[in-house]
Amino acid sequence: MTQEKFINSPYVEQMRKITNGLYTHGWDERNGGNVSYQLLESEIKPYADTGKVLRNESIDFDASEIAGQYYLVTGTGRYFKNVIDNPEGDTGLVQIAKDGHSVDILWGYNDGAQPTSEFPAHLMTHINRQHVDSNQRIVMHCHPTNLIAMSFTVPLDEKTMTRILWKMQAESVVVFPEGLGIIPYMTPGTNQIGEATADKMKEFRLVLWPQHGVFAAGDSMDETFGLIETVEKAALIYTTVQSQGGKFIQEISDADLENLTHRFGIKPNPNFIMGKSLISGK
Ligand code: 2HA
Ligand code: ZN
Repeated sequence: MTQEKFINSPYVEQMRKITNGLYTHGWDERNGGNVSYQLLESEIKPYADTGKVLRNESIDFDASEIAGQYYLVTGTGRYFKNVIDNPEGDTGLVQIAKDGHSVDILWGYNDGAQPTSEFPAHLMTHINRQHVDSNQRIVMHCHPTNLIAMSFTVPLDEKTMTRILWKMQAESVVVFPEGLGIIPYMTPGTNQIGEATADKMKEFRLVLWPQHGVFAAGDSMDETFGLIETVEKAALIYTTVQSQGGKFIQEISDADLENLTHRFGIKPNPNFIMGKSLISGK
């Protein structure tokens, strides 16, 4: 054990940087967005100020499957704009209690904050991603403008939306070869939206919340942020194409998509790899 304080850990530093990045991209206005980072006991143990339960907060769903796990989580109502200067107030380190219905706060939330209102969606997503990815660590939610805008103008169909996004830049199919999952519009902060999101996360790492935002999951902050950057860049290109008149006279073809997947050795979603041309609509 060192006398090092948790606020100086690389985990808090990553949280400060990523919330600032989400804010400066314009994807987390006011108290929009939330991030959770699963930490291992071996990662938090060395710090002098993570070993005591400061208080306990109940959660109204069953997280017993991940009882004992540790999460660094942004606080409900807190502004991402401020996290960089106030991580000990606007984020907290929690451990899921044994019965799965409460969390022990070990560090942070030092002016009375609590975990994000989207904690059910985060923890349910962590649970389902851990089943398919042993390196799963991060869940990130934000409000990327162009992707949200597309949820008003493009049919909320996973194949249609994914193929448009794949065809906006060569990077897309390489970064999210499984495509984009979509749930119906639902009330934020509920267990229902959490369950629907986590269900999609069995297959996808990016899930669109129509007319609201996106959920992403991954093994690291960089990778998860990168998923959001890439899908939002594709949506920005689509928006720009629409503002140039919206008529496609060239496109990345299905054969081009296939070639990308061969070049990068990835397996695209077999249900999405072939379909309509953006030029002919057939
Ligand atoms: O308040 O983004 O979905 C944070 C949110 C809710
Ligand atoms: Zn939101």
